[in-house]
Amino acid sequence: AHSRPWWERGVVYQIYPRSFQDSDGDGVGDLAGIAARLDHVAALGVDAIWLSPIFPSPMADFGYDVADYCGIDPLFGDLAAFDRLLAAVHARGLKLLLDFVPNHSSDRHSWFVESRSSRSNPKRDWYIWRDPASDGGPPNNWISDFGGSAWEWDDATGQYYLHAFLKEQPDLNWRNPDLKQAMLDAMRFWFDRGVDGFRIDVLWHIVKAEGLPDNPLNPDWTPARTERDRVIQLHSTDQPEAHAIAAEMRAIADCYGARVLIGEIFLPNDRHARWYGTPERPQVHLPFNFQLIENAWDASVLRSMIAAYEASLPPFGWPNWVIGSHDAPRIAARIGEAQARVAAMLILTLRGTPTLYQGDELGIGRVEIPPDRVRDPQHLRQPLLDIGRDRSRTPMPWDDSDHGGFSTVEPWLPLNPDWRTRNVAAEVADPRSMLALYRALLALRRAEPALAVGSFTLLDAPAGVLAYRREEGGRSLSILLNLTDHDVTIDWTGTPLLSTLSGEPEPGMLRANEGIVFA
Ligand code: ISL
Repeated sequence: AHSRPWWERGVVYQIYPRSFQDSDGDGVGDLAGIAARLDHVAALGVDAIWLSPIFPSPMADFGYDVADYCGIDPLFGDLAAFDRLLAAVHARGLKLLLDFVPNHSSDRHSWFVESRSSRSNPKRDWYIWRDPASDGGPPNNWISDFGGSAWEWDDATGQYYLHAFLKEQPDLNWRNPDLKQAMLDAMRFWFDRGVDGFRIDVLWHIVKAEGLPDNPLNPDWTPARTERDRVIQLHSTDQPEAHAIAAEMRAIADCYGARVLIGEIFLPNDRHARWYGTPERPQVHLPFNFQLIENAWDASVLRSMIAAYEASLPPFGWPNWVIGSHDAPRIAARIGEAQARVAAMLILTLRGTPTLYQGDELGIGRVEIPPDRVRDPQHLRQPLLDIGRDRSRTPMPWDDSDHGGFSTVEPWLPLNPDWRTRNVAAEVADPRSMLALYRALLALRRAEPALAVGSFTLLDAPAGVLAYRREEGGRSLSILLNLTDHDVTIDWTGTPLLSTLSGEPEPGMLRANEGIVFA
Protein backbone atom coordinates (compact mmCIF):
# COMPACT_ATOMS: atom_id res chain seq x y z
CA ALA A 1 0.00 0.00 0.00
CA HIS A 2 2.86 2.37 0.73
CA SER A 3 4.10 2.21 -2.84
CA ARG A 4 0.92 3.84 -4.09
CA PRO A 5 1.30 7.30 -5.61
CA TRP A 6 0.66 10.18 -3.21
CA TRP A 7 -2.47 11.28 -5.00
CA GLU A 8 -4.20 7.94 -4.29
CA ARG A 9 -3.60 8.07 -0.53
CA GLY A 10 -3.72 11.84 -0.26
CA VAL A 11 -6.36 14.50 0.29
CA VAL A 12 -6.56 17.64 -1.86
CA TYR A 13 -7.51 21.02 -0.37
CA GLN A 14 -8.75 23.72 -2.73
CA ILE A 15 -7.69 27.29 -2.00
CA TYR A 16 -9.50 30.16 -3.70
CA PRO A 17 -6.59 32.63 -3.69
CA ARG A 18 -8.72 35.80 -3.68
CA SER A 19 -10.26 34.71 -0.41
CA PHE A 20 -7.63 32.90 1.65
CA GLN A 21 -5.41 35.64 3.13
CA ASP A 22 -4.63 39.20 2.10
CA SER A 23 -1.04 40.22 2.91
CA ASP A 24 -0.86 43.66 1.30
CA GLY A 25 -4.03 45.39 2.46
CA ASP A 26 -6.00 45.56 -0.81
CA GLY A 27 -8.90 43.40 0.39
CA VAL A 28 -7.97 40.54 -1.95
CA GLY A 29 -5.99 37.43 -0.98
CA ASP A 30 -2.55 36.76 -2.45
CA LEU A 31 0.32 34.26 -2.61
CA ALA A 32 2.25 35.72 0.33
CA GLY A 33 -0.98 35.44 2.34
CA ILE A 34 -1.29 31.75 1.48
CA ALA A 35 2.35 31.19 2.47
CA ALA A 36 1.64 32.87 5.83
CA ARG A 37 -1.31 30.54 6.50
CA LEU A 38 0.28 27.18 5.72
CA ASP A 39 0.16 26.27 9.42
CA HIS A 40 -3.60 25.89 9.07
CA VAL A 41 -3.29 23.65 6.02
CA ALA A 42 -0.62 21.49 7.62
CA ALA A 43 -2.51 21.19 10.93
CA LEU A 44 -5.66 20.21 9.04
CA GLY A 45 -3.76 17.21 7.73
CA VAL A 46 -4.27 17.37 3.97
CA ASP A 47 -1.62 16.36 1.44
CA ALA A 48 -1.96 18.76 -1.47
CA ILE A 49 -3.16 22.27 -2.21
CA TRP A 50 -4.92 23.14 -5.45
CA LEU A 51 -4.91 26.85 -6.18
CA SER A 52 -7.64 28.33 -8.36
CA PRO A 53 -6.04 30.44 -11.15
CA ILE A 54 -3.31 32.92 -10.17
CA PHE A 55 -2.25 33.96 -13.69
CA PRO A 56 -2.47 37.50 -15.10
CA SER A 57 -6.14 38.15 -15.77
CA PRO A 58 -8.60 41.01 -16.24
CA MET A 59 -10.70 39.00 -13.70
CA ALA A 60 -13.90 39.01 -15.75
CA ASP A 61 -14.33 35.47 -14.35
CA PHE A 62 -11.88 35.89 -11.45
CA GLY A 63 -8.87 34.28 -13.06
CA TYR A 64 -10.65 31.76 -15.29
CA ASP A 65 -9.97 34.33 -18.02
CA VAL A 66 -6.20 34.01 -18.44
CA ALA A 67 -4.21 36.75 -20.19
CA ASP A 68 -0.79 35.07 -19.84
CA TYR A 69 -0.41 31.37 -19.06
CA CYS A 70 3.15 31.76 -17.78
CA GLY A 71 2.90 34.60 -15.29
CA ILE A 72 1.36 35.64 -11.98
CA ASP A 73 -1.25 38.36 -11.69
CA PRO A 74 0.18 41.37 -9.78
CA LEU A 75 -2.86 41.16 -7.50
CA PHE A 76 -1.51 37.83 -6.24
CA GLY A 77 2.24 38.54 -6.41
CA ASP A 78 4.92 37.68 -8.93
CA LEU A 79 6.96 34.67 -10.03
CA ALA A 80 9.36 35.16 -7.11
CA ALA A 81 6.43 35.08 -4.66
CA PHE A 82 5.19 31.95 -6.43
CA ASP A 83 8.58 30.25 -6.10
CA ARG A 84 8.66 31.14 -2.41
CA LEU A 85 5.19 29.71 -1.89
CA LEU A 86 6.06 26.52 -3.77
CA ALA A 87 9.22 26.07 -1.68
CA ALA A 88 7.28 26.67 1.55
CA VAL A 89 4.61 24.15 0.52
CA HIS A 90 7.25 21.55 -0.36
CA ALA A 91 9.16 22.22 2.86
CA ARG A 92 6.07 21.02 4.72
CA GLY A 93 5.84 17.87 2.67
CA LEU A 94 2.78 19.14 0.84
CA LYS A 95 2.13 19.20 -2.92
CA LEU A 96 0.99 22.17 -4.98
CA LEU A 97 -1.41 21.89 -7.91
CA LEU A 98 -2.26 24.76 -10.24
CA ASP A 99 -5.42 25.37 -12.23
CA PHE A 100 -4.84 25.04 -15.97
CA VAL A 101 -7.52 26.74 -18.09
CA PRO A 102 -7.13 25.31 -21.61
CA ASN A 103 -10.60 25.80 -23.10
CA HIS A 104 -10.50 29.57 -23.35
CA SER A 105 -8.22 32.53 -22.72
CA SER A 106 -9.07 36.09 -21.79
CA ASP A 107 -10.17 38.32 -24.66
CA ARG A 108 -7.23 40.50 -23.59
CA HIS A 109 -4.66 37.75 -24.07
CA SER A 110 -2.22 39.01 -26.74
CA TRP A 111 -3.15 35.92 -28.78
CA PHE A 112 -6.77 37.01 -29.02
CA VAL A 113 -5.87 40.65 -29.59
CA GLU A 114 -3.86 39.47 -32.61
CA SER A 115 -6.49 36.95 -33.68
CA ARG A 116 -9.27 39.53 -33.83
CA SER A 117 -7.09 42.13 -35.58
CA SER A 118 -7.74 40.73 -39.05
CA ARG A 119 -8.96 37.64 -40.85
CA SER A 120 -5.48 37.05 -42.22
CA ASN A 121 -3.61 37.34 -38.92
CA PRO A 122 -1.47 34.22 -38.29
CA LYS A 123 -3.27 33.74 -34.95
CA ARG A 124 -6.77 34.04 -36.49
CA ASP A 125 -7.11 30.27 -36.36
CA TRP A 126 -6.02 30.05 -32.68
CA TYR A 127 -9.64 30.84 -31.81
CA ILE A 128 -12.94 29.71 -33.34
CA TRP A 129 -14.20 32.25 -35.88
CA ARG A 130 -17.16 31.65 -38.20
CA ASP A 131 -19.29 33.52 -40.70
CA PRO A 132 -22.87 34.33 -39.70
CA ALA A 133 -25.70 31.94 -40.55
CA SER A 134 -27.67 32.82 -43.72
CA ASP A 135 -30.02 35.01 -41.63
CA GLY A 136 -27.05 36.94 -40.24
CA GLY A 137 -27.45 35.31 -36.81
CA PRO A 138 -24.97 33.13 -34.89
CA PRO A 139 -23.43 30.16 -36.78
CA ASN A 140 -25.24 27.58 -34.60
CA ASN A 141 -27.50 27.20 -31.55
CA TRP A 142 -24.80 26.69 -28.93
CA ILE A 143 -25.44 28.41 -25.60
CA SER A 144 -22.92 29.89 -23.21
CA ASP A 145 -22.76 28.28 -19.76
CA PHE A 146 -23.48 31.72 -18.39
CA GLY A 147 -26.57 32.27 -20.60
CA GLY A 148 -27.20 33.63 -24.10
CA SER A 149 -25.64 32.58 -27.39
CA ALA A 150 -22.12 31.16 -27.24
CA TRP A 151 -21.25 33.40 -30.22
CA GLU A 152 -20.14 37.02 -30.11
CA TRP A 153 -20.25 39.21 -33.21
CA ASP A 154 -17.06 41.05 -34.12
CA ASP A 155 -17.86 44.07 -36.27
CA ALA A 156 -14.30 44.83 -37.31
CA THR A 157 -13.75 41.52 -39.12
CA GLY A 158 -17.37 40.58 -39.79
CA GLN A 159 -17.35 37.19 -38.08
CA TYR A 160 -18.54 35.59 -34.86
CA TYR A 161 -16.21 34.01 -32.28
CA LEU A 162 -17.15 31.16 -29.96
CA HIS A 163 -17.21 31.48 -26.17
CA ALA A 164 -18.57 28.62 -24.05
CA PHE A 165 -18.45 30.94 -21.02
CA LEU A 166 -18.27 34.78 -20.96
CA LYS A 167 -17.69 36.76 -24.15
CA GLU A 168 -14.48 37.82 -22.37
CA GLN A 169 -13.44 34.12 -22.51
CA PRO A 170 -13.04 33.22 -26.22
CA ASP A 171 -12.62 29.47 -26.83
CA LEU A 172 -9.18 28.40 -28.03
CA ASN A 173 -8.87 26.23 -31.14
CA TRP A 174 -6.99 23.09 -30.06
CA ARG A 175 -7.24 21.76 -33.62
CA ASN A 176 -4.58 24.33 -34.53
CA PRO A 177 -1.15 22.67 -33.98
CA ASP A 178 0.63 25.93 -33.08
CA LEU A 179 -1.96 26.81 -30.42
CA LYS A 180 -1.73 23.29 -29.06
CA GLN A 181 2.06 23.49 -28.77
CA ALA A 182 1.87 26.91 -27.10
CA MET A 183 -0.56 25.57 -24.49
CA LEU A 184 1.41 22.38 -23.84
CA ASP A 185 4.52 24.54 -23.46
CA ALA A 186 2.70 26.53 -20.75
CA MET A 187 2.05 23.28 -18.92
CA ARG A 188 5.75 22.37 -19.18
CA PHE A 189 6.67 25.84 -17.91
CA TRP A 190 4.99 25.14 -14.56
CA PHE A 191 6.17 21.53 -14.36
CA ASP A 192 9.72 22.83 -14.91
CA ARG A 193 9.16 25.22 -11.99
CA GLY A 194 8.23 22.28 -9.80
CA VAL A 195 4.45 22.15 -9.53
CA ASP A 196 3.05 18.74 -8.67
CA GLY A 197 0.14 18.74 -11.07
CA PHE A 198 -2.88 20.49 -12.45
CA ARG A 199 -6.58 20.67 -12.03
CA ILE A 200 -7.69 21.17 -15.63
CA ASP A 201 -10.66 23.48 -16.11
CA VAL A 202 -13.55 22.13 -18.24
CA LEU A 203 -11.25 19.65 -19.97
CA TRP A 204 -14.22 17.99 -21.68
CA HIS A 205 -14.90 21.23 -23.62
CA ILE A 206 -11.57 21.76 -25.35
CA VAL A 207 -12.43 20.33 -28.80
CA LYS A 208 -15.69 20.85 -30.70
CA ALA A 209 -17.24 18.57 -33.32
CA GLU A 210 -16.01 19.21 -36.85
CA GLY A 211 -18.48 21.44 -38.74
CA LEU A 212 -19.95 22.77 -35.45
CA PRO A 213 -23.42 21.21 -35.89
CA ASP A 214 -26.39 22.47 -33.85
CA ASN A 215 -26.74 20.85 -30.43
CA PRO A 216 -29.94 18.83 -29.82
CA LEU A 217 -32.62 20.55 -27.75
CA ASN A 218 -33.03 19.23 -24.21
CA PRO A 219 -36.58 17.84 -23.81
CA ASP A 220 -36.31 18.14 -20.00
CA TRP A 221 -35.51 21.85 -19.95
CA THR A 222 -37.64 24.22 -17.84
CA PRO A 223 -37.04 27.93 -17.15
CA ALA A 224 -36.03 26.97 -13.59
CA ARG A 225 -32.85 25.51 -15.06
CA THR A 226 -29.93 27.49 -16.39
CA GLU A 227 -30.22 28.67 -19.96
CA ARG A 228 -27.23 26.50 -20.86
CA ASP A 229 -29.37 23.42 -20.18
CA ARG A 230 -31.76 24.32 -23.03
CA VAL A 231 -29.53 22.26 -25.28
CA ILE A 232 -27.62 19.02 -24.74
CA GLN A 233 -23.93 19.77 -25.21
CA LEU A 234 -23.48 16.85 -27.55
CA HIS A 235 -21.31 18.47 -30.22
CA SER A 236 -19.58 21.07 -28.05
CA THR A 237 -18.08 18.68 -25.48
CA ASP A 238 -16.51 15.22 -24.97
CA GLN A 239 -15.05 14.83 -28.47
CA PRO A 240 -12.58 11.99 -29.22
CA GLU A 241 -9.93 14.59 -30.13
CA ALA A 242 -10.19 16.05 -26.61
CA HIS A 243 -9.43 12.62 -25.17
CA ALA A 244 -6.38 12.41 -27.43
CA ILE A 245 -5.15 15.76 -26.12
CA ALA A 246 -5.70 14.61 -22.53
CA ALA A 247 -3.43 11.65 -23.34
CA GLU A 248 -0.79 14.05 -24.66
CA MET A 249 -1.03 16.13 -21.48
CA ARG A 250 -0.63 12.95 -19.45
CA ALA A 251 2.45 11.92 -21.42
CA ILE A 252 3.99 15.29 -20.55
CA ALA A 253 3.08 14.92 -16.87
CA ASP A 254 4.54 11.41 -16.81
CA CYS A 255 7.88 12.75 -18.09
CA TYR A 256 8.17 14.67 -14.83
CA GLY A 257 7.59 11.76 -12.42
CA ALA A 258 4.86 11.69 -9.78
CA ARG A 259 2.68 14.50 -11.13
CA VAL A 260 -1.08 14.37 -11.15
CA LEU A 261 -3.73 15.57 -13.60
CA ILE A 262 -7.27 16.15 -12.38
CA GLY A 263 -9.81 16.86 -15.11
CA GLU A 264 -12.97 18.89 -14.58
CA ILE A 265 -15.51 16.83 -16.48
CA PHE A 266 -19.31 16.64 -16.14
CA LEU A 267 -20.66 13.45 -17.74
CA PRO A 268 -22.67 10.33 -16.90
CA ASN A 269 -20.57 7.48 -15.47
CA ASP A 270 -19.94 5.52 -18.66
CA ARG A 271 -18.59 8.51 -20.59
CA HIS A 272 -16.89 9.97 -17.51
CA ALA A 273 -14.85 6.79 -17.01
CA ARG A 274 -13.39 7.09 -20.51
CA TRP A 275 -11.33 10.06 -19.31
CA TYR A 276 -9.05 7.64 -17.47
CA GLY A 277 -7.96 6.43 -20.91
CA THR A 278 -6.37 2.98 -21.04
CA PRO A 279 -3.35 1.52 -19.19
CA GLU A 280 -1.36 1.83 -22.44
CA ARG A 281 -2.56 5.35 -23.18
CA PRO A 282 -3.74 6.93 -19.93
CA GLN A 283 -5.50 10.30 -19.84
CA VAL A 284 -6.15 12.08 -16.52
CA HIS A 285 -5.40 10.41 -13.19
CA LEU A 286 -8.62 11.72 -11.67
CA PRO A 287 -11.65 12.84 -13.67
CA PHE A 288 -13.36 14.98 -11.01
CA ASN A 289 -16.42 13.23 -9.59
CA PHE A 290 -19.07 15.76 -8.52
CA GLN A 291 -21.84 13.28 -7.70
CA LEU A 292 -21.90 14.06 -3.97
CA ILE A 293 -22.76 17.63 -4.99
CA GLU A 294 -25.20 16.71 -7.74
CA ASN A 295 -27.30 14.13 -5.87
CA ALA A 296 -29.93 14.56 -3.18
CA TRP A 297 -28.64 14.08 0.38
CA ASP A 298 -30.50 10.80 0.93
CA ALA A 299 -29.09 7.46 2.04
CA SER A 300 -30.71 5.33 -0.67
CA VAL A 301 -29.93 7.83 -3.45
CA LEU A 302 -26.28 8.03 -2.37
CA ARG A 303 -26.04 4.26 -1.94
CA SER A 304 -27.07 3.61 -5.56
CA MET A 305 -24.95 6.50 -6.82
CA ILE A 306 -21.83 5.18 -5.05
CA ALA A 307 -22.46 1.63 -6.28
CA ALA A 308 -22.94 2.81 -9.86
CA TYR A 309 -19.86 5.01 -9.76
CA GLU A 310 -17.66 2.25 -8.28
CA ALA A 311 -18.98 -0.18 -10.90
CA SER A 312 -18.21 2.24 -13.72
CA LEU A 313 -14.50 2.58 -12.91
CA PRO A 314 -11.99 0.80 -15.12
CA PRO A 315 -9.88 -1.70 -13.12
CA PHE A 316 -6.90 0.68 -13.04
CA GLY A 317 -9.03 3.81 -12.44
CA TRP A 318 -8.76 5.36 -8.98
CA PRO A 319 -11.98 6.98 -7.65
CA ASN A 320 -12.30 10.51 -6.28
CA TRP A 321 -14.92 12.63 -4.53
CA VAL A 322 -15.67 16.35 -4.32
CA ILE A 323 -17.99 17.89 -1.78
CA GLY A 324 -17.57 21.62 -2.34
CA SER A 325 -15.94 24.12 -4.66
CA HIS A 326 -15.87 27.79 -5.62
CA ASP A 327 -18.74 27.03 -8.03
CA ALA A 328 -21.08 24.97 -5.84
CA PRO A 329 -23.27 25.96 -2.89
CA ARG A 330 -21.53 25.25 0.41
CA ILE A 331 -22.28 21.80 1.81
CA ALA A 332 -23.43 23.22 5.19
CA ALA A 333 -25.75 25.62 3.35
CA ARG A 334 -27.25 22.76 1.38
CA ILE A 335 -27.76 20.10 4.07
CA GLY A 336 -27.31 21.96 7.36
CA GLU A 337 -24.39 21.91 9.76
CA ALA A 338 -25.31 18.69 11.57
CA GLN A 339 -25.41 16.73 8.31
CA ALA A 340 -22.33 18.56 7.01
CA ARG A 341 -20.47 16.74 9.81
CA VAL A 342 -21.79 13.44 8.45
CA ALA A 343 -20.76 14.55 4.96
CA ALA A 344 -17.23 15.21 6.22
CA MET A 345 -17.07 11.66 7.56
CA LEU A 346 -18.46 10.31 4.29
CA ILE A 347 -16.00 12.02 1.94
CA LEU A 348 -13.03 11.16 4.18
CA THR A 349 -13.94 7.47 4.46
CA LEU A 350 -15.17 6.64 0.94
CA ARG A 351 -12.72 4.90 -1.39
CA GLY A 352 -10.98 7.53 -3.49
CA THR A 353 -9.12 10.81 -3.34
CA PRO A 354 -11.18 13.50 -1.57
CA THR A 355 -11.05 17.16 -2.58
CA LEU A 356 -12.03 19.56 0.20
CA TYR A 357 -12.89 23.22 -0.30
CA GLN A 358 -11.54 25.98 1.93
CA GLY A 359 -14.01 27.09 4.59
CA ASP A 360 -16.02 23.87 4.56
CA GLU A 361 -13.74 22.67 7.37
CA LEU A 362 -15.23 25.52 9.43
CA GLY A 363 -18.81 24.62 8.56
CA ILE A 364 -19.49 27.94 6.85
CA GLY A 365 -23.13 27.95 5.78
CA ARG A 366 -25.18 30.11 3.48
CA VAL A 367 -23.95 33.69 3.17
CA GLU A 368 -26.35 36.28 1.77
CA ILE A 369 -24.50 38.67 -0.53
CA PRO A 370 -26.13 42.13 -0.58
CA PRO A 371 -27.11 43.01 -4.18
CA ASP A 372 -24.60 45.85 -4.39
CA ARG A 373 -21.78 43.46 -3.48
CA VAL A 374 -22.50 40.69 -6.00
CA ARG A 375 -19.36 40.08 -8.08
CA ASP A 376 -19.97 36.70 -9.73
CA PRO A 377 -20.40 37.28 -13.48
CA GLN A 378 -22.64 34.21 -13.77
CA HIS A 379 -24.98 35.59 -11.11
CA LEU A 380 -24.91 39.08 -12.63
CA ARG A 381 -25.99 37.63 -15.97
CA GLN A 382 -28.71 35.33 -14.62
CA PRO A 383 -29.81 37.14 -11.43
CA LEU A 384 -33.14 35.34 -11.11
CA LEU A 385 -31.58 31.91 -10.70
CA ASP A 386 -30.33 30.77 -7.30
CA ILE A 387 -26.79 30.28 -8.56
CA GLY A 388 -24.72 32.94 -6.81
CA ARG A 389 -21.18 31.60 -6.65
CA ASP A 390 -20.05 34.51 -4.44
CA ARG A 391 -21.66 32.76 -1.46
CA SER A 392 -19.00 30.08 -1.62
CA ARG A 393 -16.16 32.51 -2.28
CA THR A 394 -16.30 34.67 0.87
CA PRO A 395 -12.99 35.30 2.68
CA MET A 396 -11.60 32.85 5.24
CA PRO A 397 -12.37 34.01 8.80
CA TRP A 398 -9.17 33.43 10.79
CA ASP A 399 -10.02 35.03 14.15
CA ASP A 400 -12.32 37.63 15.72
CA SER A 401 -10.11 40.63 14.93
CA ASP A 402 -11.15 43.21 12.31
CA HIS A 403 -12.20 41.63 9.00
CA GLY A 404 -11.64 38.22 10.55
CA GLY A 405 -7.87 38.56 10.26
CA PHE A 406 -8.27 38.13 6.49
CA SER A 407 -7.33 41.70 5.65
CA THR A 408 -6.72 45.11 7.19
CA VAL A 409 -9.43 46.62 4.94
CA GLU A 410 -12.97 45.70 3.87
CA PRO A 411 -12.57 42.47 1.83
CA TRP A 412 -13.72 42.15 -1.80
CA LEU A 413 -16.65 40.01 -0.60
CA PRO A 414 -18.26 40.10 2.85
CA LEU A 415 -17.29 37.53 5.47
CA ASN A 416 -19.71 34.86 6.70
CA PRO A 417 -22.13 36.69 9.04
CA ASP A 418 -21.13 34.55 12.04
CA TRP A 419 -17.39 35.08 11.51
CA ARG A 420 -16.82 36.42 15.05
CA THR A 421 -17.56 32.96 16.42
CA ARG A 422 -17.09 30.79 13.33
CA ASN A 423 -13.41 31.30 12.57
CA VAL A 424 -10.25 29.22 12.62
CA ALA A 425 -8.99 30.41 16.03
CA ALA A 426 -12.33 29.80 17.74
CA GLU A 427 -12.66 26.34 16.20
CA VAL A 428 -9.11 25.33 17.05
CA ALA A 429 -10.03 26.03 20.68
CA ASP A 430 -13.29 24.04 20.57
CA PRO A 431 -12.99 20.23 20.54
CA ARG A 432 -16.59 19.97 19.28
CA SER A 433 -16.07 22.27 16.28
CA MET A 434 -16.30 21.27 12.64
CA LEU A 435 -12.58 21.97 12.35
CA ALA A 436 -11.82 19.58 15.23
CA LEU A 437 -13.89 16.91 13.45
CA TYR A 438 -12.06 17.46 10.14
CA ARG A 439 -8.69 17.23 11.88
CA ALA A 440 -9.73 14.05 13.69
CA LEU A 441 -11.04 12.47 10.47
CA LEU A 442 -7.89 13.35 8.55
CA ALA A 443 -5.70 12.01 11.35
CA LEU A 444 -7.73 8.78 11.45
CA ARG A 445 -7.44 8.44 7.69
CA ARG A 446 -3.68 8.81 7.95
CA ALA A 447 -3.47 6.26 10.78
CA GLU A 448 -5.72 3.71 9.09
CA PRO A 449 -4.58 2.64 5.61
CA ALA A 450 -7.93 0.83 5.27
CA LEU A 451 -9.61 4.26 5.02
CA ALA A 452 -7.21 5.60 2.42
CA VAL A 453 -6.63 2.62 0.18
CA GLY A 454 -8.71 -0.29 1.49
CA SER A 455 -11.36 -2.20 -0.41
CA PHE A 456 -14.91 -0.86 -0.32
CA THR A 457 -18.10 -2.83 0.34
CA LEU A 458 -21.58 -1.38 0.79
CA LEU A 459 -23.47 -2.93 3.73
CA ASP A 460 -27.20 -3.37 4.25
CA ALA A 461 -28.66 -0.82 6.65
CA PRO A 462 -32.00 0.51 7.88
CA ALA A 463 -33.71 3.34 5.98
CA GLY A 464 -31.84 6.62 6.29
CA VAL A 465 -28.50 4.96 7.07
CA LEU A 466 -25.56 4.61 4.69
CA ALA A 467 -23.17 1.83 5.73
CA TYR A 468 -20.00 0.38 4.24
CA ARG A 469 -16.83 -1.48 5.11
CA ARG A 470 -13.21 -0.67 4.27
CA GLU A 471 -10.57 -3.41 4.51
CA GLU A 472 -6.83 -3.48 4.07
CA GLY A 473 -4.16 -5.90 5.24
CA GLY A 474 -6.53 -7.75 7.59
CA ARG A 475 -7.79 -4.55 9.22
CA SER A 476 -11.52 -3.97 8.74
CA LEU A 477 -13.40 -0.77 9.54
CA SER A 478 -17.12 -0.14 9.19
CA ILE A 479 -18.70 3.24 8.70
CA LEU A 480 -22.34 3.86 9.66
CA LEU A 481 -23.84 7.21 8.73
CA ASN A 482 -27.27 8.39 9.85
CA LEU A 483 -28.40 10.80 7.15
CA THR A 484 -31.56 11.70 9.06
CA ASP A 485 -32.28 14.02 11.96
CA HIS A 486 -33.85 11.30 14.09
CA ASP A 487 -32.43 8.38 16.05
CA VAL A 488 -32.27 5.08 14.15
CA THR A 489 -32.26 1.65 15.76
CA ILE A 490 -29.36 -0.40 14.43
CA ASP A 491 -27.55 -3.32 15.94
CA TRP A 492 -23.92 -2.27 15.69
CA THR A 493 -20.93 -4.09 17.12
CA GLY A 494 -17.25 -3.19 17.25
CA THR A 495 -15.26 -0.38 18.78
CA PRO A 496 -16.27 3.16 17.87
CA LEU A 497 -13.13 5.05 16.78
CA LEU A 498 -14.78 8.37 15.95
CA SER A 499 -18.28 9.85 16.01
CA THR A 500 -19.56 13.05 14.41
CA LEU A 501 -21.30 13.77 17.74
CA SER A 502 -19.82 14.35 21.16
CA GLY A 503 -20.62 11.99 24.04
CA GLU A 504 -20.43 8.21 23.90
CA PRO A 505 -22.20 6.38 21.05
CA GLU A 506 -25.25 4.52 22.36
CA PRO A 507 -25.57 0.75 21.95
CA GLY A 508 -28.27 -0.42 19.54
CA MET A 509 -28.68 2.90 17.78
CA LEU A 510 -27.29 5.77 15.81
CA ARG A 511 -28.26 9.10 17.28
CA ALA A 512 -29.83 11.78 15.02
CA ASN A 513 -27.18 13.10 12.57
CA GLU A 514 -24.61 10.63 13.84
CA GLY A 515 -21.88 9.02 11.81
CA ILE A 516 -19.45 6.55 13.38
CA VAL A 517 -16.29 4.81 12.22
CA PHE A 518 -15.97 1.39 13.92
CA ALA A 519 -12.99 -0.91 14.17
O1 ISL B 1 -21.39 23.81 -13.02
C1 ISL B 1 -21.42 23.59 -14.21
C2 ISL B 1 -21.93 22.30 -14.77
O2 ISL B 1 -22.79 21.63 -13.92
C3 ISL B 1 -20.99 24.56 -15.17
O3 ISL B 1 -21.82 25.62 -15.38
C4 ISL B 1 -19.60 24.77 -15.55
O4 ISL B 1 -19.31 23.96 -16.65
C5 ISL B 1 -18.55 24.51 -14.55
O5 ISL B 1 -18.90 25.12 -13.37
C6 ISL B 1 -17.21 24.98 -15.08
O6 ISL B 1 -16.51 25.69 -14.14
C7 ISL B 1 -15.19 26.07 -14.38
O7 ISL B 1 -15.02 26.82 -15.55
C8 ISL B 1 -15.65 28.11 -15.59
C9 ISL B 1 -15.40 28.93 -14.34
O8 ISL B 1 -16.26 30.03 -14.30
C10 ISL B 1 -15.57 28.11 -13.08
O9 ISL B 1 -15.25 28.88 -11.94
C11 ISL B 1 -14.69 26.91 -13.22
O10 ISL B 1 -14.64 26.11 -12.06
C12 ISL B 1 -15.10 28.81 -16.79
O11 ISL B 1 -13.70 28.78 -16.77
